[in-house]
This record gives sequence, C-alpha cells and structure tokens, in this order.
Amino acid sequence: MGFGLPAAIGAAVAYPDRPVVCITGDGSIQMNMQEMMTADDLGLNVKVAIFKNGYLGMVRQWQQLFLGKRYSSVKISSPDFVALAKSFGAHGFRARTMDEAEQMIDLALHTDGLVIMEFDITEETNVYPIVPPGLSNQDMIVE
Ligand SMILES: Cc1ncc(C[n+]2csc(CCOP(=O)(O)OP(=O)(O)O)c2C)c(N)n1
Ligand SMILES: [Mg+2]
Repeated sequence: MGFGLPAAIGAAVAYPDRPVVCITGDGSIQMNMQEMMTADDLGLNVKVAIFKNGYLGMVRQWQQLFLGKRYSSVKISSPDFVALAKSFGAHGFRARTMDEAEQMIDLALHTDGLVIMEFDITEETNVYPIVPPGLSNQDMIVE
C-alpha cells in the first residue's frame, strides 16, 4: 500500500513516451497521494485508477468471512478525488456505471499528463480467491 503511485512515477520517468497506469484502492492511494504533485510537476504521463469502495476492503473481507463480520477500523473516508486532481492542476474524471467506466478509461488514455480516474464502486463487493488465515493455498475460497 502506498507503493503504486511512486512506482508509476518511476516507470513514467524511465519510459516517458508510454502510458503508465496505477491501479489502486482508496485506502492505498491515501498513503502517498501527495506525490500527485511530483507527477504533475514533471509532466508525467501517469494515469491513476482509484477503486473507491469506502473501505480497507481486503481487511474488511477477512473480518466479514472469518471474524463474524465484526468490523473494526476498516471504514474509511476519502476526498473527492476529481476535485483533488483538479486542485493539483491535473485532470480528474469519475465513473459510477460500467458504461461511464468504459468512456472514462478511453478518455483518460487519450488525455496527456496526470489523469485521476475515480471509480465509485459497491462498498462490500468481495474479491476472490482468498486464503483463510493460517491455511494454505490448497484451502483457498474461490467464491
Ligand atoms: C503499508 C501497508 N499497510 C497495511 C497493509 C495491510 N493491508 C492489505 S490490503 C489493505 C486494505 C487496502 O485498502 P484499499 O487500498 O482501499 O483497497 P481495497 O481492498 O478496498 O480494494 C491493508 C490495510 C499493507 N498491505 N500495506
Ligand atoms: Mg478500498
């Protein structure tokens, strides 16, 4: 967590003519989102896709599946990432449906410089497969 945006900046410095996409959660991006300043100042061609579910989702899913849904310290707030992008002088777009998401991705990939994409997604969608705590990959839950 927090590694994605700085890593994307490094990749874009190394390959300035290629689009670089950082795919991140709303919790993870908030660990280093101040580096939007670096990406914008250097004019880097970085696209950031933020999945905004309002949770530290992986931890929430563990608590849901293995700890009786006793949620602790997993609900998080976020800024308006579109407004945040614009406050840095970058481009910010938002999608709330699959159609909007497809259009937004197309627009982002055809827009130069730093582009922030906010995907507003369902709060408690789970991600599979997941390995229960203390068990091996043979015991993974696939759905
Ligand atoms: C630096 C760091 N701290 C804590 C963790 C433990 N951890 C793994 S996933 C996760 C939540 C990630 O939340 P988010 O970025 O919003 O992604 P989501 O799972 O909601 O898609 C946490 C706290 C980690 N991997 N790295
Ligand atoms: Mg999240």
